[in-house]
Amino acid sequence: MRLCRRKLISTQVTSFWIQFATKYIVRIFLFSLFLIASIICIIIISTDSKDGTYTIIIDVRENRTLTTDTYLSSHPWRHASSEDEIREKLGLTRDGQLSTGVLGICPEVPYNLSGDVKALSSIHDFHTLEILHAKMHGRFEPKTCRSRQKVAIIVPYRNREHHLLVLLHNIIPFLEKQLVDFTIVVVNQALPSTFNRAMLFNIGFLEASKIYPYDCFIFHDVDLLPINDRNLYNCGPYPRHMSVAIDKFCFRPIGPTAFGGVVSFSRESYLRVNGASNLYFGWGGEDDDLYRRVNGSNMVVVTHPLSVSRYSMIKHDRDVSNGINPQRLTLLDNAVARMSKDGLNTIQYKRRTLQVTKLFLWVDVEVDEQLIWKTAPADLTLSLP
Ligand code: UDH
Ligand code: MN
Repeated sequence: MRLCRRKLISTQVTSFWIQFATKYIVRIFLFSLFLIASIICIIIISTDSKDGTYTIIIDVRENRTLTTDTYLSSHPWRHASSEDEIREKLGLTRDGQLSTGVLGICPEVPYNLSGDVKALSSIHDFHTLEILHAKMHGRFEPKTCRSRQKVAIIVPYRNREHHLLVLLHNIIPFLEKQLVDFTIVVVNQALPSTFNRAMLFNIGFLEASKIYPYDCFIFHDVDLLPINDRNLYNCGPYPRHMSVAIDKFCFRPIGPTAFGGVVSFSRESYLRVNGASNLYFGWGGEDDDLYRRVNGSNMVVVTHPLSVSRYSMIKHDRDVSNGINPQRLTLLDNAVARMSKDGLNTIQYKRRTLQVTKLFLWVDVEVDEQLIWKTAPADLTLSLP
């Protein structure tokens, strides 16, 4: 009896497990599949394994002493402050290049490009950068051929020295490889006015144009590093949004009308939109305004494929003097109507310094926010600050 009962119990236990297994096996299998798929997704998003490239969001916050002022005040070229002297340092004349020679024109797409490249996160001081990038003489031009365009890279700037050092270290060899004839123009907005990114675009455009009538202007955030060398730093007939795929946003476009980060304009197209608006003080809206100006001038914004328009953004917090602009939406409402009376033709600023170093042209400006508002178009339906 006892034996029988034991056998019965053991048969019952076995059949319980068989029932359990058959009932839940499908669920367990599906759950495991889901778990594996999730893990794979997380790995793909965080490493972006495309072409084996491993990109990271670079963080360069560290306690270094700032050296921009020392670099600028001790630079051997500091006495070259007139436009003529600067032009000479850059190896330019008003309408061409000092060095003559009979070089053939560079290929439209250089032959040696490789696609994805790694962003370099190392920080070198300005003097080391001059040594590492010894071909820079305020400007760079390829030695083997004549570039099709002269390009000004305009960087709106305030107090981001570490970002500037990293950008320079990345972008100089990147553009050398692309055979770009380029000058980097850092436009520094002096304190205490609220930061005005778009106005610095206009100032960069105007000040660079006093030196030379550059063909192409690339407005470039200081914290964005290009990571695909097929993203050509040149200008076509239409303005181009160059930074569509940023690692911070998992390389996905942030919207169909996004126009921030890095954008390119030919001289003609920037003049056609009367530059950017001067009225956006603080963070946000100025890029959308510029997008509307482009559409309002019978042009379109073009983009290259996502696989090419790739950038890594240096990690940062919001800047104290660049809080969210509470007027951005009101301003956006009449962006196109305002275009002809707010921009390159109405800008007011005080240039404090214009200086060239081996690495960049430095334009230091003072912006009087009250004055800008006093002279803003009278029909603006804004409550002035
Ligand atoms: N910029 C400066 N100094 C400033 C403010 C802005 O140089 O004080 C320039 C710089 O070129 C920068 C660009 O303006 O890349 C755009 O400003 P941003 O980098 O602050 O704008 P972004 O949209 O940042 O990248 C939004 C705030 C992010 C907060 C993140 C909190 N985790
Ligand atoms: Mn940024």
